Amino acid sequence: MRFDVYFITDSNFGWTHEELAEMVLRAGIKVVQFREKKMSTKQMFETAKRLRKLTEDYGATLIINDRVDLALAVDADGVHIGQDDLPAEVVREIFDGIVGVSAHTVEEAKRVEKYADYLGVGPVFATKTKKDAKEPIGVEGLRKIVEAVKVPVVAIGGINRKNIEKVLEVGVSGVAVISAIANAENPEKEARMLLEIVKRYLR
Ligand code: TZP
Ligand code: MG
Repeated sequence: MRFDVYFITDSNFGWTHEELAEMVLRAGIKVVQFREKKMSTKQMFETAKRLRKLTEDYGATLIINDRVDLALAVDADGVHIGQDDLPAEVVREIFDGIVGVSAHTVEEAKRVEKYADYLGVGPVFATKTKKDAKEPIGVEGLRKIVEAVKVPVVAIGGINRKNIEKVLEVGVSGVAVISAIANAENPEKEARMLLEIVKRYLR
C-alpha cells in the first residue's frame, strides 16, 4: 500500500476541515485523515460525513482518527488509532477496513504490526501541531522502525518541503503532514509541491 502524501485535517490553522480537504484533493492528494480533538461527537459526525462525500468525489481514501465508531458511522475507508485508543486487535475485529496504528519505538511497532495495515511513525522532527507529542525520533529512529517491520510506514511530525527528502530516503511508504500544508500561504500549491517530490521518490 502506498500513501504518498497523507494529509491530516486540523481546524487550528484558519481553515475548516472541509476547506483543507478540498484544497489538498484538488492538488491530487489521495489520502485524507480527519483529526479533531475539540468538537462534540455530533459535530464530528456531521463534518466526517461531508469529508466522506468530498473524498468520494475525488476517488480518495478517508481515514478517521481515534474513533472507530465514527469511521463505521460514515463508512470511512480506515481508522487511525494511537496507543491510548481501543487496542489494535479489537479494532481489527470490529472494523473491516484500513487500520493504521501509531508507533514511537521499535518495540511498539513490532507489537502492533500484525494488526495494522500501516504504522504512523513519529514525530520524526519537532512539531508544534501536536501539543502532547513525544520526543522526536529523528531520521535514524525512523529508519530503525522501517527496518524492523514488514508493514508500510507513514512518517509523521514536523515534515515539510525542506526535510521531506531525508525522510523519503529511509524507505517509508508515505509522509503524513499537517502544518506544512495547513499553515502554508497557499495550501493547494504546497500540497502539489510535496506530492510532486514524493511521487518522484516513490516511483
Ligand atoms: N502525531 C505525531 S506528530 C503529529 C501527530 C498528529 C503532528 C503532525 O503535524 P505536523 O504539523 O505535520 O508536524
Ligand atoms: Mg489518536
